[in-house]
Formats: sequence, C-alpha cells, structure tokens
Amino acid sequence: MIRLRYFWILALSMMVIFNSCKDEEPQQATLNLKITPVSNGAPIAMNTPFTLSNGVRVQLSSVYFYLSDLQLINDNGSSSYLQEISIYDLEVDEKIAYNVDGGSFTNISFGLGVKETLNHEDPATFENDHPLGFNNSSNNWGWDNGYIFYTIEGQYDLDNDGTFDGPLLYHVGKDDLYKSVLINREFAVSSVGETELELFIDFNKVFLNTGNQIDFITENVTHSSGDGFALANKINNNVIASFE
Ligand SMILES: [Ca+2]
Repeated sequence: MIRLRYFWILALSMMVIFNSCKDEEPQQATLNLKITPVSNGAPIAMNTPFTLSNGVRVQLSSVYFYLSDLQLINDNGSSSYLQEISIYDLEVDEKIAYNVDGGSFTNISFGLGVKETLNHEDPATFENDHPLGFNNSSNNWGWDNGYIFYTIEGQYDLDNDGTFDGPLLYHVGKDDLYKSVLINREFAVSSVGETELELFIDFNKVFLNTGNQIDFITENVTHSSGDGFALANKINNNVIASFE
C-alpha cells in the first residue's frame, strides 16, 4: 500500500515536471526565404536568355549573394533576427529556412555582402558547408581582400541576333562596398509552423537602372580592384536598388 502511494506521488510529480517543461518550450516557427531573379517583373532562369527593356539579350550563368545580419523589422520597433550570414545561389532554386519569432513586419533588412567582422576570416575556420567555409572558398580573394560579396556572370547579345557578343563578369566585394539594404514589405509570420517569403531581384534594373545604366561594351568586367572599383560601385548601387 505504501509502495503504491509512493508510485502515485512519483507519477504525479513527473507529470508536473513534464507539463512545466512543455509550458516553457518556446514555440518554434520557420521562415522559408527565397530570392527569385526577375527581369521587368517576369521570372528568369540561369542559362536561359531574356531580353532587357532596351532590346539587348542577356543570359546569366552564375549569380550568388552573401547577406549579413538578415532581419525582419516592424516600423513600431520590433524585429526578428534571422541569421548572421547566408548565401543565396540563384543557380539553385533554393529556399533557406530560418528559426523565427512570429509577428507582423514592414521591412526586411540585411547587409549586402560579408560584414567586415567576418570578411577577413579564413574559410578553414568554418565548417565545410558553412556559407564562409571551405565548400565556398572559391568565393574568397584571400585575407586582405576578403570574400567576393556576390558574382553576376553571363553573356550579352547587343544586337539581339542570337549570337552572344561578349561575356559579363561582375565580382563585387571589398569592405568599402558593403552596404545596407532595406526592402519595404508588409507581411505576417505565423508564430507556429512554416511561412514562405519570396524576395525578388530585378536584373532589368541591375543593368538599366535609370540614370545609372551599364554600357556592356565598356563595362562588362570588374573584380572590384584598381580601375574596376568604380564599375563595381556602380553595379553595387544598381543591385541595392533592384531588390524588392
Ligand atoms: Ca549579337
């Protein structure tokens, strides 16, 4: 009888412990974020030609972006920090999943590129599959210059005759070109389960941003160094304006 009473006391206290643990467990919500390349609002794909609004045909072959300090912001002051560093490879139709606090938001913010505190790290100090790790070491110029924040590679066909006339190669990096991006977007994130969020980058604007158009004949390659810095800065300003 005594033994049975102890059993019930034990069982009840375990239920109390179990329930209190359950109460304290934070609710886990996931945000699946995707960046879709478009041109004038129409989705585009890598290795598939599309025509810019000035009639020039372009085909992109390789585009990726590093984003630092990605967060969701509400104008009333609340925010949800997603991740210190992410890499989006537009060759892969991928979503990246983040643990997130639910809520209503009005903006998405990030630093375009690798922030200075991470930019001069050795890829070997990260796990291989980390965005800054060995598997992405081809995105690194070495300690002094840091990571290539993003690449835009492809070809252009100036007279749209079906034959490409030259390559496009924009490798943008360097601490001076690390800039903040704020995308205005009103959206809600559920506090449980999964929420999808799709951002866009408009390549018609990357190349033909009003007042800052890229001339493919003279402005088709930059590695962000020396004489190439001005073109990298120009492309960077257009790219920042092209996220939506
Ligand atoms: Ca041509």
